[in-house]
Amino acid sequence: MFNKKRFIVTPAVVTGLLVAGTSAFAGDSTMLQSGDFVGYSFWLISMALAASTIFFLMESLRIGGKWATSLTVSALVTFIAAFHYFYMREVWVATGDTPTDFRYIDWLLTVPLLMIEFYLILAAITKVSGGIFWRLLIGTLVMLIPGYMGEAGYLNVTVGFAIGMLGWAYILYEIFFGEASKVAATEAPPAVQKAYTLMKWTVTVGWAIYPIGYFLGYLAGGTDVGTLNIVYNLADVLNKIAFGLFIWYAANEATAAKE
Ligand SMILES: *C/C=C(C)/C=C/C=C(C)/C=C/C1=C(C)CCCC1(C)C
Repeated sequence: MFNKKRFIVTPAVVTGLLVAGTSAFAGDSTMLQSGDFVGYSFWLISMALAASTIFFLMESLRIGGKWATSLTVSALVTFIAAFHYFYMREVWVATGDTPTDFRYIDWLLTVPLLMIEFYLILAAITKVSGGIFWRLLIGTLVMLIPGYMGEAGYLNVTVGFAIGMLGWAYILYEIFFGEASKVAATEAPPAVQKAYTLMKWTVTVGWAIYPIGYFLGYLAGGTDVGTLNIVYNLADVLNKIAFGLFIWYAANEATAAKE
């Protein structure tokens, strides 16, 4: 079947990703060297994120209905991250250092979008209050802004870390015990509950990797930047791609159950 939307959206996205990828590639004479495994991991994750974007967009058009928005947001997360990864790879290859600023800009854009997903998957099945979204957004900002200020030297590193941890704790409280968790437990069909549980644990275990990296890097006397970047890169596969796949699973099951 010819689908006009797909016909337009897909080439547009592919072109955007290609332009970003090649300009990041051509922008510097420094090339990825053979044996640079950290560089390889940046490259691999860039491609996985780019491919996931196309997948989530196509699936959003195929499944559609109330799930279209959640799947589109998953695509936005991987799309934004793919762009950042193209540039982060370049920073790594050129300087051998952690692209901290790019990471934080990426987080500032993608983490709120990941938080919206908790609201959206519940909104796809029942009526929920916007308060869920706002509380999660506030938690995100309290977590990221002091964290950045600590890393960038605008705030004492320990103070930045401590405030950031409070923001994360607030997010965890909301998704484990707050309104969102109650709606999920009482009104969500089994597939959505399963996805909710997986997403909740991703935010607990997968997200823990970033504050651990901060702690090791700034409070425990330093860490190997190469290892740290590989770990962050793998964490993003779980926190951005797998997170989107959990939602995709719920969308598929919930739609199949209705047919
Ligand atoms: C896709 C990117 C994600 C999911 C990034 C998540 C980042 C965090 C969970 C960062 C957390 C931090 C704290 C909990 C304490 C302060 C330092 C941070 C910002 C690294």
